[in-house]
Amino acid sequence: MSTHTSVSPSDINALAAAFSIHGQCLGGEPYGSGHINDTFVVNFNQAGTCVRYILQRINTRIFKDASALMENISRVTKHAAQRALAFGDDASRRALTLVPARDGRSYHTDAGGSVWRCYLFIEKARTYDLVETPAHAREAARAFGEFQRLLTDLSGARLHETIPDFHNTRRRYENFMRAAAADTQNRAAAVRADIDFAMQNEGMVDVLASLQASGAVPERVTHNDTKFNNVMIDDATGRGICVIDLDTVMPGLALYDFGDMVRSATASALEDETDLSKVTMRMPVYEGLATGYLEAAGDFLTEAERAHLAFSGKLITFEIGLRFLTDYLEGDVYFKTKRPGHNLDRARNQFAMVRSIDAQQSAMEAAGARIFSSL
Ligand code: ADP
Ligand code: GN1
Ligand code: MG
Repeated sequence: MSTHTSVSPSDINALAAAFSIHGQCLGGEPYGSGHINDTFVVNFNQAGTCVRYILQRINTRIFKDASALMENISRVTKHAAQRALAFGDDASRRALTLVPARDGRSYHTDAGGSVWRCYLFIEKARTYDLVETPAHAREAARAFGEFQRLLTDLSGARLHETIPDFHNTRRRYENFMRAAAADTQNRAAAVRADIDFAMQNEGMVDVLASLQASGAVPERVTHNDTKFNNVMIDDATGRGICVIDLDTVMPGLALYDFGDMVRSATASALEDETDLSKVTMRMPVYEGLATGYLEAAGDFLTEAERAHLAFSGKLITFEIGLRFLTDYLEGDVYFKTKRPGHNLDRARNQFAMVRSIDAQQSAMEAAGARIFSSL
């Protein structure tokens, strides 16, 4: 199983000392429920007040060029902060703020070669693994939509592709087929029904790529990992205040972002719920999501993008399901897992969501069109 790699208290203190932070380090502990990076909250005594920071070890097995990734993040966070300031907002709560390393770089490489970065901790706000109300979804979608808008005028060179072919669903499908054929862990026979489901749905995988090739759907700069727990919701106002987890901000399609919002936000149960009777796409939450997203992004989306909002939810849910199943077949090497079969549970859960979205797709399309015309 791949889990949170342990880091000793003295390691935390030494790592924190590599960043330009005032005061006395009071130690730290693992934080959050992300599947990729190792995240810690670290406390500092600063002139008598406890101040928290986020310290993160970048998963360089997955993000092979940490320096390029951090260059993207530096550019995007600066741009977001400038925009927030221009609107008179508290930029340090509306955008992630990198704390530089003492050598002036945006990250620190430790003696073992691990790459670390540090952010100001955004206080009085939190992330949720499960959407509790349609208002939650509306706020998150608005925040991600505003984030896409913000990136429409990011100046300078094209951002680095931190993971090539990240949302190339055809490529994801081919990887899955290769893993099923190789069956290195002898797991394929027991998951035949799941493999069959994936193969029956192959027809979906080229739809967005074909729209892009035809010019109906443009490349944009997108977030690409718009899971609900990647947006911070303000405790007092309930507003989606800050988009986080910027490792995959790079060229992409707006529909990848909306699709992943549908996958993660409309689900009635957690991504690894094993009682599949509890896993459905919640229509009122979808309506909240489409409302928030179209309020923020409706005026720059093309007609083809708007027409494929519901479909993108089905596609991205299918794609992530394929990735979980692939990881299970390959021996759980990519996503962090907490129990044997965890990736298989996730894959089955995502496929249950695909079925639920499929059954409601026409109603979702009608709701999206109605919401757009009412704005
Ligand atoms: P992963 O790529 O592993 O998902 P994230 O960057 O999403 O890592 O961070 C994991 C969790 O840590 C988030 O879901 C959020 O709860 C918390 N977190 C990350 N950055 C901050 C921050 N700047 N302030 C407060 N909490 C944060
Ligand atoms: C990972 O980093 P996190 O936990 O927000 C993954 C996403 C998946 C998601 C599934 C870089 O997101 O692509 O959709 O898990 N991120 C990466 O929960 O692979
Ligand atoms: Mg995350």
